[in-house]
Amino acid sequence: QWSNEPQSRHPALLCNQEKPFNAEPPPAILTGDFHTPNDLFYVRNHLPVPPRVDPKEYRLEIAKETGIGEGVEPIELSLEEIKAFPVTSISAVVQCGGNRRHSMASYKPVRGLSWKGGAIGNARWTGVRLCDVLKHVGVSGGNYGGIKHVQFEGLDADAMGSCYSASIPIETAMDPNRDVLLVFQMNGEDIPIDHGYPLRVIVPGAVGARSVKWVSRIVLSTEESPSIWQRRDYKLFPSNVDINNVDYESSEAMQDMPVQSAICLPIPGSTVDISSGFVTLRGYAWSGGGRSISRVDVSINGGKDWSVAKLHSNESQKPNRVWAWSLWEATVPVSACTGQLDIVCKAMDSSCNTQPENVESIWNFRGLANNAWHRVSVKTAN
Ligand code: MTE
Ligand code: MO
Repeated sequence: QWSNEPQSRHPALLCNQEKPFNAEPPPAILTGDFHTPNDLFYVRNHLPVPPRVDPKEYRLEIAKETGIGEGVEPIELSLEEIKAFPVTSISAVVQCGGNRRHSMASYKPVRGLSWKGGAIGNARWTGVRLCDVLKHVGVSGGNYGGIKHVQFEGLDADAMGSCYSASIPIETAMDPNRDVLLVFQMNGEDIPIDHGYPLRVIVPGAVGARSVKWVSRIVLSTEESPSIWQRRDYKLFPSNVDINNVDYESSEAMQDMPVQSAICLPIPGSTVDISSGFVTLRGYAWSGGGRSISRVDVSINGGKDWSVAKLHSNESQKPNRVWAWSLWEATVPVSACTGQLDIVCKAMDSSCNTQPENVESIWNFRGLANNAWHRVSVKTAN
């Protein structure tokens, strides 16, 4: 069952769980590159890595529920046939719904892997548009022939044979401006095994769970994916709801993610040299749904005073299709007598959405979508 795991993984990855493999890079690494290196990109596997497929044998099956999608022909596509559609590249973030779960637990315990701030990465993804492929099989018309959801199934399966699966609304799939891709390259290389070789879905702006890796089957349906990852996990509830009283149907499956930012440097608990009279802070900011980051504010005294960080946009992004993150940097004056810095960051996106001050107001028992102000405390040395 575990015989298909990659032979080696980057030693700098901080392992959250060995089987299935879940690991994140130390946050400091994330600020180094606009495009997160493949071998340092966080890995979130719910199941064993599936047997490696021969790219020549690989087939993507597109199926539909009976009675819908008139004119749609179920089809099997080889990798070569997929690559014959117009190829495009976009820079996009993939962020796990559980990123920063660790600090949500500071209020009340949560269920799930204790991700710090590294369950996010930004890569250059190369592939073909899902909307082109779906149009090719005959999906069209105002109501898409009654198709409501596009389900993606991965090759990874549990001991009972049920595979990882998730879905997105047909409108998202068919909207060319949403840039949903079937991806075969990550940062200019064949997509690594851990990230979905030979083909994965990328749903920019959405929670990572929808970007199904090792995709082998697409089902056009009136229903969302029946998987637990669509119907149970990756849903948000108020703080009085827990595993014992949850009504999963009362909340929608997460799709687009909220505005997020985090401090990557300095490292929590470290001692920073302030002999220059300044301290330099670095981190990332990103928002879901294609919204851009309009501002990142930072504080070194716990939120009493704020300065505006400088955003690095290494690449121009199209309006309302801002899928990549903004790395930011701020050099803040600091007085010599300060013994400790309580660093805080918060971002605002192009819809004026802001991050909540505390986890209390957004706490949910699965610890999802934690985008509270990020705080890091350090000591100072002159
Ligand atoms: N796809 C498959 N087939 N199996 C999985 O376990 N995990 C999902 C998503 N796609 C998953 C998957 C989740 S929850 C996330 S956050 C992203 O993949 C992680 O992508 P990465 O491992 O490439 O960073
Ligand atoms: Mo995730």
